[in-house]
Amino acid sequence: MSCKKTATCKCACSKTAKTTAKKAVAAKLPTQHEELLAWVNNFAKLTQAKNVVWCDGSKAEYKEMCDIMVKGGVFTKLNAKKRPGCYLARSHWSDVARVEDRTYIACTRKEDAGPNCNWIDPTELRKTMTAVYKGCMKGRTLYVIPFSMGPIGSDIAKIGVELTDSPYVVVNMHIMTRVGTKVLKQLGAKGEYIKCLHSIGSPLKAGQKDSTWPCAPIDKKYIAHFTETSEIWSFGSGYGGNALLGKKCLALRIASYMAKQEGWLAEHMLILKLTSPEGKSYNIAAAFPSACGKTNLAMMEPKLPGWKVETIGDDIAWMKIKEDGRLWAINPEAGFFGVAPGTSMDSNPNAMRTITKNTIFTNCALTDDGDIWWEGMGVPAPAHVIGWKGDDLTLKVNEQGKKVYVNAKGEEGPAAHANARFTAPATQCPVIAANWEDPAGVPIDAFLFGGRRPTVIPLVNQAKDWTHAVFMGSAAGSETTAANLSQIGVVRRDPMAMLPFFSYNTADYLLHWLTMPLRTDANKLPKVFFTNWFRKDEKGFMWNGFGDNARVLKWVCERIEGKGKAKETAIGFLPTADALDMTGYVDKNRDAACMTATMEALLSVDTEGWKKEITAVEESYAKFGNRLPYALKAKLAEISAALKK
Ligand code: O2Y
Ligand code: MN
Repeated sequence: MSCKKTATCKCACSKTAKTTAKKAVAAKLPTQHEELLAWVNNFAKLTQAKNVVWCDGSKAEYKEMCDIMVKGGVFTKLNAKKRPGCYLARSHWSDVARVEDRTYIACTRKEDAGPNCNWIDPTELRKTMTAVYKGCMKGRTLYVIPFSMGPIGSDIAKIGVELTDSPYVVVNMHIMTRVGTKVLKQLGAKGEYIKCLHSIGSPLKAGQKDSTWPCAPIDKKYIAHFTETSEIWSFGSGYGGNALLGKKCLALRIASYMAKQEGWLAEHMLILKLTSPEGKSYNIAAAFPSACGKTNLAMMEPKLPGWKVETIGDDIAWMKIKEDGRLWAINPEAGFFGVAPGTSMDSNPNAMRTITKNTIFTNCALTDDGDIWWEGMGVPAPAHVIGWKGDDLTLKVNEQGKKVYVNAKGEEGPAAHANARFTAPATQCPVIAANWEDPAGVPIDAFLFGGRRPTVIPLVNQAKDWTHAVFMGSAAGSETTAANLSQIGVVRRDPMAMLPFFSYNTADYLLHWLTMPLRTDANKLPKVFFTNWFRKDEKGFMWNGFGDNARVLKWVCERIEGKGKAKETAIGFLPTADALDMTGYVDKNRDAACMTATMEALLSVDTEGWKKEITAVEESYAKFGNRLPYALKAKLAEISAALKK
């Protein structure tokens, strides 16, 4: 970390990039990239930052930033015996998640953004946001974070530079991306990078005491993407996807726009490596909507003896067709920003092992012995904790006989926020694949799409061809579990699990997917499957999920090999009754007869349900009008006709 207060701040007021670069040499700034220096200086000038610090990405810098935050009350250092190198942060109660209605796509023509993007006029937005950025870093340090999404030097990786006034962002970016001088070196004096502006939007007056989570009110927050110029402008939030701009903003929204222009794919997909008892490995990428267990699947402990899952990524995949005609994928990230509540030794033992050290926890509860706790952690609730809002909470039994936390005012509430997070280095995952950072990536053998569908959708279904695969992805979604009763049972369509991350018209995005067989041999593309771990009946979930999902993955591998027993149906290839390896499968609520009936229901076509499903998909297509690729309409008609036979 180098504070270039005098040199850089003077440069901020200088006239030309050339002068800036000369000053860079004089001041030993870590880059001679004239355009980058000029951009940093202009932003420092606009925001009136107190000083500018170029992040070098070192361990010492990370430690120094953590110490500053501990001193300022932003971080609580956790018990070094229980959680060495770990910290807890508590956000402002209003700044706890991605803000979809304040997330914008700014491109010239509204119709290019389409029905799933929150379009805004780029000229207007530049004006509005320049005004809010003016003076927004008074009293604060501007950190320059050069970062690489993907292994440095990979032909699939991209470089970004985030300018931020949040030390919390700096340390999280250290974990989630590859940060620092090595990135500037790769960038050189003329390299291309994605410009990411971020401010928490809370300037400090002289002598004003800072809060532990400064941020702007909701109506002043902007998470903006200028797709045509590959820029991200974020203001007012310090949380997760709103502020760690490499993740959702760059690696999904900006990257998927670039991918369309350049002929590759940037997807909301985990990547796992599955190895059979015979030692044959398969790489599988899977797109599930948020909160469908992507991190759990990526780190799964298979319940089938001899099978092994290793993690390559848990959230995002960047994929390019290479010379061999296959689709190669990298995980652009370097860490996990996982949801804490519900993570336990039962649901995800490898995540629990990953977060034993060097992890930042946000909005979890603090125990009296300096450890963290959350609902669904699988350990007993402590009698007393400090909750995510910073209140003393005590465990009581309420009138319904349920154990709950209450604060000093007697108000009930969860100890950890439902979107509490852990930020942990991927290298700490005990099942991280040895080749997870291979700059070449890994060749993808299969895609899975999925969602949370309590009815109709079978456990697993293989697409008949590529158009069918895109159709399946376009129809993905989850049934809402909203507290609003009128909404329960409604499927929120989430094409390819990209709904919150589209940066251009979804119809054009689907067309982009449909063009993949034009770029390579269709049989070299991954085989595609739709999975549903969430079917329910009167007994509850019909499938155990978690480690038992390995049984489905085994069948997927068999299908890749051209083996695996399947029956052709109107909706795709379904496993025959004896196709899944069910050795040792136990559902304690179902006896043998019940299991047979359950598996029969999970692996058959509910024709009447599917007819309704097809109508619902057709309705979901209506918003794309004539822009919807004809191939998808034709596929829908084909399946509809087959269901009537
Ligand atoms: O709430 C946030 O800011 C994070 S959202 C997130 C984080 C990690 C992985 N996936 C997601 C998501 O919403 O898909
Ligand atoms: Mn995600």
